[in-house]
Amino acid sequence: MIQSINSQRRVAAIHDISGFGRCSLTVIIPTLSAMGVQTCPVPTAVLSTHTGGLGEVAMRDLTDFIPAALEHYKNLHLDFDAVYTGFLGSQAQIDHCLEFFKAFPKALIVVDPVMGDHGKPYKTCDKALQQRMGELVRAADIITPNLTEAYILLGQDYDFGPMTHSHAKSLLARLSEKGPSMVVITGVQLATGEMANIGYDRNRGAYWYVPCDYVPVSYPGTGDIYASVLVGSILTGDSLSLAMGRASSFVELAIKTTFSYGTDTRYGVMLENALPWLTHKEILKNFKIL
Ligand code: PXL
Repeated sequence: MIQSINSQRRVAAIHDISGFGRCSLTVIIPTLSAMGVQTCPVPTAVLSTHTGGLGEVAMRDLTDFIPAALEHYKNLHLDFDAVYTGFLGSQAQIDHCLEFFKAFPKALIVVDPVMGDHGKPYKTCDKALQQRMGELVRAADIITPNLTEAYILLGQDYDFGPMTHSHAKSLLARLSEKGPSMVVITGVQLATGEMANIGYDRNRGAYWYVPCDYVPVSYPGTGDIYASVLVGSILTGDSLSLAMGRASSFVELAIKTTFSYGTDTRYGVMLENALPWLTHKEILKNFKIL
């Protein structure tokens, strides 16, 4: 008898859920679902909004929920194809993520080391938490820092000047030496004048970049969307360069759509308008060799 092949992938997503402002789990779940990937959220905290300028945030910490959920999943003998972490609020949450990684040794470990942006760490991410984020990075297969986070992880002063290709490659290689075999850095200004997302696949010895159009606004949650498309693409069979192309194209579409309406940037991107694009499985070739 021919049995149907169930190739659907399953991800444990350990992130907070911010009710308003389109970031963290409110964008991660729909993005991965649209790509045909089952997402099992492990909420680390519930917030009324993100922490990017919307006033006093109502928050309930769920740190203790993480090990409780892990225990249940172990009892169920569940398997995950990937464990994917992002914004974290305390060192205890880092410990619990490390326990999750240990419990699923075959899973792809994806760490989006959310710590800051525009050259500054977030108020919630002190020096001790930054250090501990380094432990998650060491355990990861794939990391997706923005340029600010890349410099924090390397313990280096920020340098936002235009970057030569060799400098870009050296940043990627040095981050990969910490553990992850795939490193993607978002929001890099190249010396050629292009804005780009850059990536390194150590197993292939290949460096890539995907140029993106500059739009003079910044929205919360775009890093979460980018990393989620990257995870979904890799889990469904894309190479790193194709996954970077898909993630960049989608985020650019969401940003340009939103910018065209001129909505309050704190409300995030109009993900709902852009999502249908993700269900097309077209092959993209918009990456270049770095
Ligand atoms: O998108 C990252 C993020 C996640 N969660 C919360 C945030 C932010 C960025 O500001 O505030 C609560």
